[in-house]
Amino acid sequence: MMKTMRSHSRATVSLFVIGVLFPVDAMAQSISVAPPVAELPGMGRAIEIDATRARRQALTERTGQGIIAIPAATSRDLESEVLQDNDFRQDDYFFYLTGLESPDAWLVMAVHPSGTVELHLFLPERNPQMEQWTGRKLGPGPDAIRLTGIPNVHPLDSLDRALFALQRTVPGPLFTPLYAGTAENERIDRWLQAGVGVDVRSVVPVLDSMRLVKDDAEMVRQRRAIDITVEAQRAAMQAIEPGMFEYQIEAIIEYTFRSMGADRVGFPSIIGSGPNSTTLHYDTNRRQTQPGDLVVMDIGAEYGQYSADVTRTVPVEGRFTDRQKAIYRLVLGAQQAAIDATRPGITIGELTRIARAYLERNSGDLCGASTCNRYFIHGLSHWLGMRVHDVGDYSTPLAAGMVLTIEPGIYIEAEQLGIRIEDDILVTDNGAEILSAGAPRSVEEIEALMAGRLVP
Ligand SMILES: [Mn+2]
Repeated sequence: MMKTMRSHSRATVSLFVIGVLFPVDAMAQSISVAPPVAELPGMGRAIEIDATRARRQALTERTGQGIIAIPAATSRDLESEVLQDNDFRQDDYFFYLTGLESPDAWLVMAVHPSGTVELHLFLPERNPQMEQWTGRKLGPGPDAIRLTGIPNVHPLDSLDRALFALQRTVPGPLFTPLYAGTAENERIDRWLQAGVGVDVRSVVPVLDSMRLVKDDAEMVRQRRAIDITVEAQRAAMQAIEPGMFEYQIEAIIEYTFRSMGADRVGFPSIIGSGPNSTTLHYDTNRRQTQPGDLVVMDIGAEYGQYSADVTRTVPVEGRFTDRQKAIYRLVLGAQQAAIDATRPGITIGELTRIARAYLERNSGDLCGASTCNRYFIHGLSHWLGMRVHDVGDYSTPLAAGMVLTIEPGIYIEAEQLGIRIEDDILVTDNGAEILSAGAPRSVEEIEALMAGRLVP
């Protein structure tokens, strides 16, 4: 902490004196341990240079010869876009391959016939007048090289020229994400009209399959997002009482997110009480809770570009009724059956059949003539990562390093009774780890925490 403060103040001084953004002691560090980008105000977190390099290498090994062009997200303008939530969020593919939070940048990788890979990063030139309004940006120059580990950094306005030059020496397809109808895509269209990359292919399927398996650096961020979300669940459980408005519960949750360093919500917080507990994506959060209500809290903090997604359902009075308890334990049993079956090789489809079979076998007469399975009206699982419903093919058999949610639910509208239990699960070499295990999950644990008794 002390060191960061000192470096920051010295960097500010040197900016004016010698035009260098970082003090000499930081410059002397090895290139593989870049100082946090946070040294530049508003610029984000440290880039994991070794991890991003390994991802780029894995990508070029899979595409083979050709040129790969990945755009950053474009900057947003508060005044013309009039956005209520105007903070910049980097494009996931660009972030995955660079760790960089700069807007309007491009990453270009050229895989030569020899196998040699050329790396180029294009950044907008800094604009001191604009920076007074929108904050300091990372411009082309030695700092960008040091912070990203990418050896060639150029001004953005040389991108088209550089690409035409590369195209003459690197035969093969142009791999790019191909976002329809975007400014980035217009740029690609211009390249095509100019004869660049006649064979254009989407790089999305390759990147999506890579993103399914998280590396160590990703898991640090993923775990942090989940840990923060677990704390928010616990804070909400300790605060809830009848008469609270849903938005007050939401406020406790999102206060916890931000006070623990989350960047934003991974998705709008769902706080559904009473009748709203049976609305799957209810996020209006304006109702006043009543005695006897259940409250479904489906929430996820985003930290370092990774989102959590954890749901707990609690009785607003701190004690479940017998009926609520019986349904709750049925949902929990179905979830546990799926978690117990989670291991490399199994598919989400098979886990879903296991959870549904559990409901079929164990419903008794809880749901009348039919089993409670008919009230489980959504999917069991989704991939989790940079997007809350993350990219990747849902038929892919699980492998170690994948992260998914397991979230059965039963929704009986006539009784205003909705129960969903959702945890974030890491597939390990021989099973699964419940990453969100810190959020009380059993009837007994929830009631104990809500009664003010300590639950580890
Ligand atoms: Mn979910």
